[in-house]
Amino acid sequence: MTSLAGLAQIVDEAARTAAEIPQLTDSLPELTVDDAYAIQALSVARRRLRGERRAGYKMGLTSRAKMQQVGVSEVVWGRLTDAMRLTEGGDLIRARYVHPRVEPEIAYLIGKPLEGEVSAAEALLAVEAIAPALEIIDSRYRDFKFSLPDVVADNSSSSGFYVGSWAKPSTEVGNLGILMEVNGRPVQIGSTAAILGHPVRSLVAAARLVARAGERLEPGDIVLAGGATAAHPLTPGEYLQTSFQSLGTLSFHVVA
Ligand code: 0L1
Ligand code: MG
Repeated sequence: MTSLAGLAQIVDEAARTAAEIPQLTDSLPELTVDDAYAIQALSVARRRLRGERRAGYKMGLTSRAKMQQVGVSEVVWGRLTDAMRLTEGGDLIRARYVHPRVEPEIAYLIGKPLEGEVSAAEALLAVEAIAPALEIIDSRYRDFKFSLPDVVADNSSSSGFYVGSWAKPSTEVGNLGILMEVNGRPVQIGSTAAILGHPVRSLVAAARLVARAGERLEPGDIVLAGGATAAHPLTPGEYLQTSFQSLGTLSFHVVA
C-alpha cells in the first residue's frame, strides 16, 4: 500500500497545483477515516514546511443541505492556514482552484484554550469574537465526488475563507437570516440555524473532534462553523454578495 505520507503528497500537490485527482479510495478501498485524518495532518504539515502558518479549523458537512449536496452523512473537520485567508471585497482567481464553491458560515475567534468534551456555555466562554464568514471549498477529486475518507484526507475541501467584521462574543447567532446574491440575483437563502441547529454546536464538536487528534483550539484560532446553505459553484464574471442579518455583508468578484 502507498504510505500515508505518499497519499498526503498526492492530495497536497493536487491542492497546490489546482489539479484534479481520482478518489484515493478508488485504488485503496480499505482506507479508513482514521487513516484519512492522518493523511490530512501530514498534508497540512507539508504546507507548514512551505511557510504557511496555523489559522484554525473548519467544520464541514454541518447542515442537512450540505450532507445532501455531497452524499456524505457525518460532520468532518479540516485545518486552516494563513495562506487560505482571502481579502474581502477583492478578486477570487478561479484558475487557482479545481472547481471552487462558496458557502456562508459563522466564524469564532478563540480567546482561551478549548478542548475535549465541553458544553455550549463552556465553549462560548472561550470565544473572543464572532464574525460572518464565507468558506471557499474546493474538492480536489474529479467531479467533486468522494467518499468520507477521501474528503477527510483532502483536508475536508479547505481552500479559502473570508472573515467579516468581528462582533462581541455575546452576539446571538442562533437564527440569523442569510442571503447570497450573484450579480444581484438571489442564489441561496438560509439561516445560521441550519448549522447543527446553532453554530455553537459546531464549536463544541470542533473541541471534541480535534482533541481526538491530540490537538486543541488555541487562542487566535479561527473556527469556521460550517455552511449554512448549499454551496454555490463559482464562475468568472460573478459578483458575490452575501448579507448576514445583524452581522454585515461580505463580497468578492470571481475572475478567470
Ligand atoms: O465545508 C464543508 O462543509 C465541506 C466539507 C467537505 C465536503 C465538500 O467539499 O463539500
Ligand atoms: Mg464549509
